[in-house]
Amino acid sequence: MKLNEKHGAAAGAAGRPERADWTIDQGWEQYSAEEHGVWKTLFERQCKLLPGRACDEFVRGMSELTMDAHQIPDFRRLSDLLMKRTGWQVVAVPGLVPDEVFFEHLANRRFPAGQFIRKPEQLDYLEEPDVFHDVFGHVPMLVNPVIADYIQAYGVGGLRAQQLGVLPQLARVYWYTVEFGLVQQREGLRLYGAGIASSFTESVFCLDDPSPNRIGFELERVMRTRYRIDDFQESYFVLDNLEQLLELADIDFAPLYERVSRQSELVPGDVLPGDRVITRGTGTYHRAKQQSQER
Ligand code: HBI
Ligand code: FE
Repeated sequence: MKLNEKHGAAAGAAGRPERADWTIDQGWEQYSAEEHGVWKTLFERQCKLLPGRACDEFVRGMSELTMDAHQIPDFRRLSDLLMKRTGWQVVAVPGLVPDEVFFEHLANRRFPAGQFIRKPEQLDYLEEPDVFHDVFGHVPMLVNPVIADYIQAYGVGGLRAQQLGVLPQLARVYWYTVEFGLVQQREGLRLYGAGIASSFTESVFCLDDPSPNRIGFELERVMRTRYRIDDFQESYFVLDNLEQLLELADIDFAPLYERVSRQSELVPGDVLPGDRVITRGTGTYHRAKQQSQER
């Protein structure tokens, strides 16, 4: 776990967290000038890129939070603001936490955000969610009541899916909505997923590149579709509007899991005859990548 040492260990020698819920103090006063500088670089880059790419709700959330370009936000202030809007808080964690810990937080309207920030040499890619991904990417959407309720429902659903042994299917819904979702708006296709909104390269790729498929969101279809964690997505799923997520929050997933488990899994690049295809991707990007790896 890439924990910034001066903030003290969250996990002891045996890898056990000090607190059962894995939270740590953000230790805001201890961020260095270099760390605030990484935030500033990332923040300014994304702010230039996102108008006209991020959905209206994301842009509105950003402006309501009045996040500072120059500094990593203080979670205490962020939580005060969010609490007034949608009853959410932001709590600090060292990085990825176990699934059930993650779900328990979400079910209680606490968003676990990575305390650390990536190094200057990792601006475009890192594996674990850091404060830029979690705060810049996720928190603006938590200002929106629909997303606020939907993410809480995912926490509740996650705990249940774990018991049913169908977590991979539910995780795909989260992945293709909260992390990598696109939405159709009046002016055109827009992004709302945090994994895209916090990525300089993918926020362009997902909308402008001819390579990926863009397919109308369909719940069962998405539950069957595996995803890539190490590269751009081969397919993005597009909502007609964000309110569609609320319908998802109300659905009884149990019969769905049952049906989905009897169908074959799909690989990320598959396009099916029944798909509502918005853009049929050329697949060029991932094909080229695969060929260079085979060489
Ligand atoms: N922990 N901090 C953190 N952030 C996540 O997004 C996260 C996690 N633990 C588990 C997890 N996500 C997922 O794999 C679940 O959504 C299935
Ligand atoms: Fe995330």
